[in-house]
Amino acid sequence: MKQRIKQAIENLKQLTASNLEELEQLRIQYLGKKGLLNELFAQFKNVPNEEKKEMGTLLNELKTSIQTKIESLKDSLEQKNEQRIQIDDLTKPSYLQTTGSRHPISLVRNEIVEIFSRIGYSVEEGPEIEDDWHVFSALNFPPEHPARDMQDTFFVEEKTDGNNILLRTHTSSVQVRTMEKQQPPIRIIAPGRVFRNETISARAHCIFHQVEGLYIDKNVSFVDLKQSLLYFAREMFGKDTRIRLRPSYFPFTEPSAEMDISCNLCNGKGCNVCKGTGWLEIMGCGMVDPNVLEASNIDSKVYSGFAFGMGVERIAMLKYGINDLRLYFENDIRFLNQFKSII
Ligand code: 2NM
Repeated sequence: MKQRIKQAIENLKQLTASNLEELEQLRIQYLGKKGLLNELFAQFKNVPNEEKKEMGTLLNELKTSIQTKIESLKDSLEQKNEQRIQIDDLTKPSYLQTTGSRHPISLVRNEIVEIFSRIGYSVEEGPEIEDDWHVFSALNFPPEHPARDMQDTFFVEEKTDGNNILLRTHTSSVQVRTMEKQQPPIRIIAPGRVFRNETISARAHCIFHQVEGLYIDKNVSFVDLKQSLLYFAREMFGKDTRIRLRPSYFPFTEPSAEMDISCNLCNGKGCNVCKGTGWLEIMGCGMVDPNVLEASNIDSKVYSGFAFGMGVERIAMLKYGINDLRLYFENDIRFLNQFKSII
């Protein structure tokens, strides 16, 4: 009997079952009413008393071995089954593709860059931390101009010579750097992030994005400015878009103007977006002041140019009907997901 038990434990190691029915047969063969285990336990009665202890231990060992073996065979069969279902079930719906999307500010920035690159403008970039010269002095801002005030500009470091370090309040500093290192013809746009000390609200933010443009050559006139910006307006807002220029003032341009486009929502009839006027203000522009050219060593008697600047957030608001500037910075997935199909 001892030999039979030892043999049975040994045999267990080789047991396999290729499906659940085979496994059930094995269970009956070992653990069933008329199975091996019951048969051996029945014979246990006849074992002499002095061998009972050893035989009992062996029998219990056999019992747990059988149970463990059957459990492990069952586990591996079930695992195999699950894998088969995963591969075989071709009707199973696939997982949702969760791709990202471009931010509306990037979309509009890229579109502006593309429109101007089609008429020969190249992109220039410059530092966000600037000095007074490139942001104010070289752009003909008088020493007492309010933009130089703490109220409007973030200062980084005060310098004894007055050339303070600050966060740029417009990307015109990039145009200055280009004029300093390059003689005309110059035809560039400068997209980038700018900083102004504003209280954050639906209409204002202390960080926003601009695209500014500059064109300098011999005989550049206001006619060139007007026709270039009309081209831009029609590419950006549709071919029936009209523009109008209103006199304005900037330190770096003379004459200066604000450009409006005909409201593309009401077609100029007047609605709540254009506040009944039929026009939407989208950028500032003008002929570069001779003082600005001279400050960067460009001869204002030989060359002339025009410049313009626009806020990317505002253009994106008009294009996509966004009514609160704060949405751009919150990165709420419900907002961002609405721009998924646009590249
Ligand atoms: C604007 C409006 C008008 C501008 C001027 C210059 C530079 F550097 F050439 F003087 N860059 N950008 C400019 C002109 C910017 O933004 C509303």
